[in-house]
Amino acid sequence: MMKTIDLRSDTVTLPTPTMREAICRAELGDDVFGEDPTTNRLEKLAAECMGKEAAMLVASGTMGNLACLLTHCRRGEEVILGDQSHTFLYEAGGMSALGGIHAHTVRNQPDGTMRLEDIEAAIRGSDVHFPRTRLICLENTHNRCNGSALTPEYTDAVAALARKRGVRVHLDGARIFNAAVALGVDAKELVRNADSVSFCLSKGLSAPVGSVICGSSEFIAEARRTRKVLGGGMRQSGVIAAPGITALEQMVARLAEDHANARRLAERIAHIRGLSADPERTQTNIVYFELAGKRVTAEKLVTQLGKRGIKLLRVGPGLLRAVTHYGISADDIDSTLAALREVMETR
Ligand code: TLP
Repeated sequence: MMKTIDLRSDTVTLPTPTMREAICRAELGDDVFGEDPTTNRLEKLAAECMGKEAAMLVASGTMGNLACLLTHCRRGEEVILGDQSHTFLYEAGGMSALGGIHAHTVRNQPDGTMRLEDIEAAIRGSDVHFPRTRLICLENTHNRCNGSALTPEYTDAVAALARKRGVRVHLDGARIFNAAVALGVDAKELVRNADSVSFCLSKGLSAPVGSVICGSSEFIAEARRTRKVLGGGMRQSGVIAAPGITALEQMVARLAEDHANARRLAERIAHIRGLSADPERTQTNIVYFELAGKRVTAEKLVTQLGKRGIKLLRVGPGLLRAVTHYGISADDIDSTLAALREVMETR
């Protein structure tokens, strides 16, 4: 049987054998009563990992960001966020659909940052004509910006500006551990001045379901109410929390392997005629690459690779994405490169 090499996303990872065992053994209770011991243990561990007072398990990254935004902002208030951010592009406009929150976008630089002067210019003054700016959102790693990692110093600088202007900071850290591993810092350092952070268990860390939001005890207490409103209060959620604990305890250090595979893929794609990639900007596990000429379309490339058991994501005209993760080996990268060469060289 042909092996499938699925590079569409790190969300396709399957739970490890240890995770499956943890699910079977998990001690359970009703989490809406605060009585699921495994969920409580995950939340304590997650808060410690992020250096925050408290944490709460949610169903997904989208729910984590939405619960945080709805907790920070009232209707008619404004959030400043990158024009390439996941929350702006890919979360179905939840903040406006459910919270009446006004999105104010600022241009993302290729490294995933927004210029401090652009953020400052976007923060509203006090005037009855304007919505009130309540929150700035950052994303680390930045999905659409090549999976780039924001440094602790950058996040601190945004937070200092926010504090000066009475605005809060939320960080979408869906892949925060990829950033920590790439920069060689503790994840805590990356979020030390953010008021809230959400991170995913179900992406590079391979857990089957779940994300966690972290912040002050007061913020998380309020966010529990928001999660209930969203229908996200779960009962024996220990079945989700148990593999989440395994993810945090066992799956962080190995992310370096995914980064090495991504780098290798980008470096070699850059040498295939008709394709262009930027290995210098491939810091973590996400590789974007472009079709240089018109001879092969992105659709055709995806179809042809699909026939060889390799799955990629087309994210725009002539733009493709490959994400490395648990289950993708260096050999899989070589097979992918061989298939790419074959398709690009066949007329
Ligand atoms: N990203 C997914 C897709 O939605 C594009 C992916 O395959 O990359 N923040 C960031 C930065 C994300 O990349 C994602 C998922 C989310 C939030 C949302 O997480 P989920 O899918 O758990 O709701």
